[in-house]
Amino acid sequence: MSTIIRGDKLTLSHYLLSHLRDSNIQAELNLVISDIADAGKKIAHEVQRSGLLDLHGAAGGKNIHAEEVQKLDDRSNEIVKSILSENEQIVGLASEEEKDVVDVSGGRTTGFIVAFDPLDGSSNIDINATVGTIFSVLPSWADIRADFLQPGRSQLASGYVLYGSSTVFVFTVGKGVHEFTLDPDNGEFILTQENIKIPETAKYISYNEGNKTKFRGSEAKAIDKLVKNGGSSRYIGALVADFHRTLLKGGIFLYPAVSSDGGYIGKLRMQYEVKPLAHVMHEAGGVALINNENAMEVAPDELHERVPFVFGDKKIVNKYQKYRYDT
Ligand code: AHM
Ligand code: MG
Repeated sequence: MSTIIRGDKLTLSHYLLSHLRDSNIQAELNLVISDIADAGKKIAHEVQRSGLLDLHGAAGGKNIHAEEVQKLDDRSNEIVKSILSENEQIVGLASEEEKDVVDVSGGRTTGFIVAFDPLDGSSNIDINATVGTIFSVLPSWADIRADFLQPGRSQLASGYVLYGSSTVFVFTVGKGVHEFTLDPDNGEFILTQENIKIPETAKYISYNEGNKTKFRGSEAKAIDKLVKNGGSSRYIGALVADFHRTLLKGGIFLYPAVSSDGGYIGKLRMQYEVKPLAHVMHEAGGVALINNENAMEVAPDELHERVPFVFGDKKIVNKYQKYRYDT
């Protein structure tokens, strides 16, 4: 049951103190989550002023995924990197915008490693539509690069900051999913929804219709059946925003593999998008799949791996899976 506490004005820092009380890494994790929230505040500030600060448009290069980097992608990446690299609990960073892992251990062998998509939904930047920062926190013992390849279930914390009509911070440490809204008057994240659960009645079907002819036949057919059985279509084109709507309003999001050069490939990034959002979805009582597997159980083979991704409430995802295999 979701509780809305607005009058109480419970700040993120106060909430974290009691929320992490039973954890043996309470203080350390608290500092990491607080730093991510601080980076989110700074990025929100830039996103809101991007048109004024000449931060719209391309930065003039391509990232490791051969995508055009936007100025605000670069800026957000620098903000997250500079704040997290100062945090003594963190030994390594991996970013969608960085070719390789950034070692910030300063010789320390154990600590946290953080994977992040500094600004998801780049194509939304110039049109003032919603974008967000996604993060995943893992433990590391010695080999930073290898430790990033742990499956979703090993995550200690994950979530996102969404820059929409309000800036919201949503996170889980494996004890439910909680939402905080940035109060622009005092710069504090205030608890607005605790223990969010995805609604059980499906409402929206979300996928890029332009790709449908490139999906596997069974997947295109299953989507057609879902649509035929009722449901409205929604697609923002920024995963973090499509995710937030699905979390709060229910339904299913699909980015199946699309055919390319004779094979089928996924688009979404395992490390920076799929693993953390699967964790949040799972904690909210929903399901997240990579192909046919529970996304929390799949370990990435490499840092920048891309995979097909489907998530939503249990009922509609099961229905989709059934339709895929019905003859
Ligand atoms: P980005 O992290 O570079 O913005 O790319 C990922 C984005 C997702 O946010 C979104 O779900 C997807 O790409 C949209 O892709 P498409 O334009 O193919 O529908
Ligand atoms: Mg992204």
